[in-house]
Amino acid sequence: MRVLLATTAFLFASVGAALAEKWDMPLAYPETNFHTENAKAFAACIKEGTKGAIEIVTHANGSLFKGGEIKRAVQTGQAPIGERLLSAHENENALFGFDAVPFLATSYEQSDKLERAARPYLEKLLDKQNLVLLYTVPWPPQGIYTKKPLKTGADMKGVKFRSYNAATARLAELLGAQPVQIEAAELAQALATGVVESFISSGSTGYDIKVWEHLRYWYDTQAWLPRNSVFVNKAAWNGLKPEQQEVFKKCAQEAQARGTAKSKELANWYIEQLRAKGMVVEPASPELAADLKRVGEVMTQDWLARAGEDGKAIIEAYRKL
Ligand code: PCA
Repeated sequence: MRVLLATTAFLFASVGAALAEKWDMPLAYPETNFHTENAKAFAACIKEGTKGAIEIVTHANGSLFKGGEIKRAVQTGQAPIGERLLSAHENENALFGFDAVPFLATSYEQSDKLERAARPYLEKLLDKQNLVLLYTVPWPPQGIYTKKPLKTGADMKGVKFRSYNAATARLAELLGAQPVQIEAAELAQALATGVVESFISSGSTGYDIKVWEHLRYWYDTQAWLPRNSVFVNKAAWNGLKPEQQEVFKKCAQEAQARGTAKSKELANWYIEQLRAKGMVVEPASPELAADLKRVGEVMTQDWLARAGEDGKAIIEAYRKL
């Protein structure tokens, strides 16, 4: 019996060494989206760096957990790692919305600076929620998709508008539109059935969902560059060996640089694709720009009031960079 036990233990030990630990990684956006492709490259980096000990398995398009459920799933350990648009969780803490304050950071360079300023605060906040922040990557600048020409803010009155976070819902309200929160994975369906007829997003998401099948205009308002963030459950993180944690940190740094470069590189390409499919792509008219600026100021003041001292400190640090 003793011999048998010893043999079994040995077998387990050798099988254990050969078997990779599988980490499911829920993602909210489509398989071919650049964030998803970046996450797959990150997974490959982890596999290589840990010599196959940890294998991250990506699940795109909300297939494992829907976008709105991903953060909670990682907090509670139902998934060890995940990617989420954190500004959709501004209801938990205003700081999560730092990257969706209108016209605060409208270029990639500004977006990077804002992220550097916000990062320590974001890390601290996530740490309190049982999460370890790994990397964040911006979406291309946000513009407004519509069915009909949009000349002034008043043209948005009564329009059924898809929102993806509190800021986009607030923007719609202030313009007199009717916001409905819908994940990107359900957006094409919502447009097809007429649940919504307008939304604000990047050329990337418009391209992903073949927006030209439903809408004709995109106004390049350059409102902000929201970010997707990748984070790990703290217990899963603490279960990693120190050298594995170093691999994660290195791969995360590379993923942030690679994803940001890709976003920048593709931003204009997406817009060209929208045009090639027959869409009208224009900058905001001076009237629309002025209306959006006014709304943006209201939203900025409101965010500053809710984000308190930390929010102010982020903006101050950002201005100094
Ligand atoms: N695409 C995502 C968020 C921002 C973007 O460009 C979406 O529309 O859901």
